[in-house]
Amino acid sequence: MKGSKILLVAVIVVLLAAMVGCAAPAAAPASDSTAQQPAADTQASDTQAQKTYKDLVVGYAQLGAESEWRTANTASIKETADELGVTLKFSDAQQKQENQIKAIRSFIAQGVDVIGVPPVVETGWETVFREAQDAGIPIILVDRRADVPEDLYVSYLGSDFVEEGRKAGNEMNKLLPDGGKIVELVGTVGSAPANDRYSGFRETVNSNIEILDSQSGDFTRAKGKEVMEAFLKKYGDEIQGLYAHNDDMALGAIQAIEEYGLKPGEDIKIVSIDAVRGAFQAMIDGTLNVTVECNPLLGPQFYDLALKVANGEEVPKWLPSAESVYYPDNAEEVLPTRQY
Ligand code: GYE
Repeated sequence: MKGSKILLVAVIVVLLAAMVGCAAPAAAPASDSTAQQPAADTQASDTQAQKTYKDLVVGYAQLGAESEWRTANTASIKETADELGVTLKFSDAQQKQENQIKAIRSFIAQGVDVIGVPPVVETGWETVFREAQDAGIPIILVDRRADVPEDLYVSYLGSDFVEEGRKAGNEMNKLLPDGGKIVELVGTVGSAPANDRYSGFRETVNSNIEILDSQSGDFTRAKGKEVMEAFLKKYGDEIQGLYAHNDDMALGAIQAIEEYGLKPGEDIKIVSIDAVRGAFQAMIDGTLNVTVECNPLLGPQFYDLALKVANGEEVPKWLPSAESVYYPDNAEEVLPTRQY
């Protein structure tokens, strides 16, 4: 009895050894030197397990094309994929969460390696992110955060929107040193940048600056103009300042202010966020006072993260982008250097 057990174990050990022996050399280079074989085998199977950019398939559920910022962001995601040889599946949700969810489900069905998503609003992502997790597909939040448990995404790559709001508040204080009345153009309702730029601004803006009204312009130029027209109709030249959550809305508002017969940048001081080329032009024209930078060129960092994630490497939970503030005095010099 004892003897046959020992024999059985011995047979299993031999079989296992044979199986390991068969699997390993598949990719190993032929070599006469048996002494070097194990090292070469390990190296070969390591490289086999590691994906490169050329093997990487990424789904990107873009949220829309609402602003100059977004156009630059899309270009960065697409152009970087081309440069690196990454296979990119890209979709545009036209600012609708249901379309982003559909896109994520389709990427899951296609079995991509990693999914990137800038959530149009913060809430409502748990179910679909869980579906991705169940399918073993990691989610990277790009540009905007989602309000979900931390285990449902591997990393968030994007800006500190609260800090951008704080910077905007400080700039408004400098522009209205004796206080004054201002209006606010808020971004897309329920989006992380709108929520955070709203609260960050209130952390730093002086108490002698009264916010007369605060309405959403959905981050678009057309809506920014429309809402500013309504503000002007209601408050007229009581308005001394405008805080816009992005440059596009500020540019729309500038048009509305000019049509109303006031001077944007002088009668109404304007602070906005993004630092797109259009904002630099407006600063050169004297119609915009300050723009706080928000960097859309996230392509290179995104694919670097995606590859690491696909290879099972540890990545930071938040990768913040470095950003600054720009003024009219050197806008002419800086404009040609801007990539977006
Ligand atoms: O500021 C705005 C865009 O999510 C940071 O979205 C982004 C914002 C950006 O529409 O212009």
